[in-house]
Amino acid sequence: MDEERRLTFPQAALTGLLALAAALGVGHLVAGFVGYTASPFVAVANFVIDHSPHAVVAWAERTLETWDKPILKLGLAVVLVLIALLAGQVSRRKPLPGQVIVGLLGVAGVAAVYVRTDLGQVSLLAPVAATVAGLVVFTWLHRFFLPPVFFDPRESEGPDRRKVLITGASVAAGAGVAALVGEFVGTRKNAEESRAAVGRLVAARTAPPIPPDADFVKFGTPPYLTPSKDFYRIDTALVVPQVRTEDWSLRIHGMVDREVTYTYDDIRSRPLLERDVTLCCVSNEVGGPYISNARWIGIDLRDLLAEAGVKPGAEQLFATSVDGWTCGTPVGAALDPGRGAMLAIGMDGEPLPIEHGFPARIVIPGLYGYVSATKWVTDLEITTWKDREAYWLGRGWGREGPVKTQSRIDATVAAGTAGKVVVSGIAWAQHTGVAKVEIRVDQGPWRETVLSAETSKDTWRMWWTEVDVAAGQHEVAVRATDQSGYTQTETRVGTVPDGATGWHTVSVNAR
Ligand SMILES: Nc1nc2c(c(=O)[nH]1)N[C@H]1C(S)=C(S)[C@@H](COP(=O)(O)O)O[C@H]1N2
Ligand SMILES: [Mo]
Repeated sequence: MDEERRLTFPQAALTGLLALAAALGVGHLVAGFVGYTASPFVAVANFVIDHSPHAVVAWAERTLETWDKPILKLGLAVVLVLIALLAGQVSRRKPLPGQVIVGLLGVAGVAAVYVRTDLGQVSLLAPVAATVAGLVVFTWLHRFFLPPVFFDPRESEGPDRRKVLITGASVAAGAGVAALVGEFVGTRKNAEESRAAVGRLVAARTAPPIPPDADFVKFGTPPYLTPSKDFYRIDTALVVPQVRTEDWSLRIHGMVDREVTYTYDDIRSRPLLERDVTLCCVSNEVGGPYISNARWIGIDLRDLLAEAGVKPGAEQLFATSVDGWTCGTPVGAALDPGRGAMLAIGMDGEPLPIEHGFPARIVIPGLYGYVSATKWVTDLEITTWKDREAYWLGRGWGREGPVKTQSRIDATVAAGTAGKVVVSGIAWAQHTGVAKVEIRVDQGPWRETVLSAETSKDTWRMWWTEVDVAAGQHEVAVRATDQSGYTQTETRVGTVPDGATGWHTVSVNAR
């Protein structure tokens, strides 16, 4: 064998890159038919998110905002390109080392699809097809650049430039077309049409009208009801699950007298009720943005649980989303008539926005979202704590997640007169109720602020006050006291494992 025969650097690079393109293109194509999230690229990206700490997911959502997922995809693409280049370079003499790398990538894709609970066995076809395509293209290109000598001695120098260009462009174009077809077929089953077909939702039991002093927007607080486009969003979904009402169902099983399954129409045709509930995230730092308030429309979750009949000894309501995310709630909180746990299908008169859980989600007042608010919910299992472990539990977060009483400063506005500063913000203690909010300037005495009207114990309250201070820089701190008599502790703790504490403090400049 001629020791000098080896691929040039660009030939090796092209072999690796085109094999990668073919694998991803074919994988995406097949995924279009067997389940969009089975696309090896999407599945591996999802796997990365699923194995990132909650704080990282929340941090990424906060700092990168809606760019977090595109940036993750870009990062993954860069890593894959580097691996493809490596596969080419280690195979400059013989194809085997590169074939092994392509095969290992394929195994990673198969594994990432295999662990998804929302995909059936057939979805494994996507990563398997991708692996086969990658191996075939890699092997074939290697041979193309380095034909075995006994084939045709005149060609043992390798193919000419024109042939290389045509071959490379054809493989790249084929991969691109395959990916596009997969994208088109896979995302065509869009939920937006289904959502539009639902129309406005009207409650039989409406929430009380909002009193005029439910917020102090004029002093800089958020509006009492958060417009759904501004409602904070936290989830692990790389691709927002697209579930059409006709494909949705909710199964209740486990420690029940009889297993029950509901369709969307079963839920929608019941008398609907409305409830104002403020939702917040355990990953909210002191002063953070992950809190919003909506008028939810749906039904009492306990009615459905009563129809199934919860058996004695049940501890946990274990909810699963269509994308496989899971959540555990104490069964008592879901059954408590005074708690008002809901299966919600709408927000502010409209069907749920798709990113907030269309067609249906859980909302339970007084508990952080990660232990209560399953979006795209499709399965409720009544079980014990020992038998099922929810998504964030295995990642260091607390089992029970009661919302901690908190307050936030939203605005400090120097008023017309020298020294006068208007300070305003929000406070929350869902299911307990806010009793008072006080602020303190520098180390001065605490003074009570004006509170907005209370619409329910499950919603946030707004507050405002005016302080008179000397010109210059001051520190303003806020603390809330809830209706159980508890006043927020000054002790600062971080969000892990069960929510941050401490007083929100900001600097003010008075004229
Ligand atoms: N399916 C699913 N539901 C989910 C989550 C998720 O990652 N996946 N995140 C939960 C968390 S941590 C919070 S705080 C709330 C946020 O709900 P929102 O995005 O509608 O504000 O949803 C909860 N429901
Ligand atoms: Mo959360």
